[in-house]
Amino acid sequence: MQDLRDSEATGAQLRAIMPRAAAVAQDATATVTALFERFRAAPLPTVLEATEQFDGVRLDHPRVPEEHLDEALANLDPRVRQALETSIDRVRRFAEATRPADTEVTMADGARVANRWLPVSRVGLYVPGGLAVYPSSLVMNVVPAQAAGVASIALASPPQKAFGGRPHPTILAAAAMLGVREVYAMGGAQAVAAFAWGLPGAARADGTTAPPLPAVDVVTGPGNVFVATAKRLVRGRVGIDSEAGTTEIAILADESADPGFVAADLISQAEHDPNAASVLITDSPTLVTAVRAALSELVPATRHRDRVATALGGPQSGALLVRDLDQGIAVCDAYAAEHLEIHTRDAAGTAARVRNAGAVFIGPWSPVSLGDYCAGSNHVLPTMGTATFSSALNTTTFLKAVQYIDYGRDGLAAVAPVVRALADAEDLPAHGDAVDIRFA
Ligand code: HSO
Ligand code: ZN
Repeated sequence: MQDLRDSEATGAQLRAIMPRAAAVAQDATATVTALFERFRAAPLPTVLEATEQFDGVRLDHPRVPEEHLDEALANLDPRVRQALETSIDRVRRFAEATRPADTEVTMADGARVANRWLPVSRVGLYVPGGLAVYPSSLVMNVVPAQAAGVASIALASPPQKAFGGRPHPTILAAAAMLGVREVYAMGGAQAVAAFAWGLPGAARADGTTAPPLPAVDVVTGPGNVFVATAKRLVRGRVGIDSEAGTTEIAILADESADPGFVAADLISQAEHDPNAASVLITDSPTLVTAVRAALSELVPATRHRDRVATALGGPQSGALLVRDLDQGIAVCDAYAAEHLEIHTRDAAGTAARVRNAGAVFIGPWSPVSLGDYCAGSNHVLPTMGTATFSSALNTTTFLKAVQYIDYGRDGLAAVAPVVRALADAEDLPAHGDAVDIRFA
């Protein structure tokens, strides 16, 4: 426990003394750059070789035949299917409602400027494989893209040896539920390269033909250090979402909090990864003791107890004791958690005062795991303090704004002297001439 009650630290000083994991564990830039060079020279062979090397699977082309999607959906556990339907429905309702509206402003008579949000044409969404199977993350990426109006959506997920070299069947089934038919069994940096530059088609061993993969405009989705590095390196050529790192939960609580709820929620995110961060911020030493007691009961009983214990015991996790709620809020703002839960007497009032968090979960009945699956909000959120300047994945991740300038003769005439004056001031007289010639 860190006692901040007598600390005068604010802002950046506070940030520096808070628990947080060391930034980058591994620099994958050299490895990914080399793979990209090989890819540029021979795209398809490079993807197939990397797939064999890293996933232990030999393919003739990564495109998953569509009948495998339908088959996976037909075999999906009905309980999971129903749950996915609820999740999709809620995430879609919220995503559609938060799509920004177009704007038009009349500056003067015959002088209009408009802003229109248009979807990018094509996106590539990455869904990690391996130990983690996250159909929920597929929902969180696909649905906002659909709500934005993106016409062409491609999915990539690593092939699984245990499933005949296809992505995990739940991933395939979720894609089918969402109407996404273009799915590729590929992972790692090679998947990001294929999205960024495209991939040719190929004849398959069974006599059919796999069509080419056209390059996309935006790549999103979480992944390991190679995927994250690959996304960073193709940024500029394509758009990417923010780098979502290892999950974090901060809980701001006073003595009214239920220690069992608090402990369960700290454990829920620690379950993701031994590097996950679980932080309790409170003005109540009694609560710290009670949460500790609850943890020592719940941790040994939870399925992923080793991972959870490592995460809770790591330097990125712990309890912070503050003198009052005001200091607690300052600490939350400095930390800028991916997920912030508020368990205080006036939770909504406290929540309204926090400025930095990826998502804020208000009161004892809004746990993070609700948001992970079916609150309606998105679970792809900024980590590592980047919530100070970036946002949850949302429709604008897949939208771009085009501005329209629509002036008539009178509208232009009224500001012709403004153009003239500024053009002369910048010594760009042809700019002024382009306006004046119309009235000469
Ligand atoms: N809490 C994770 C998302 C997730 N949880 C997926 C369960 N499945 C990062 O926000
Ligand atoms: Zn989670």
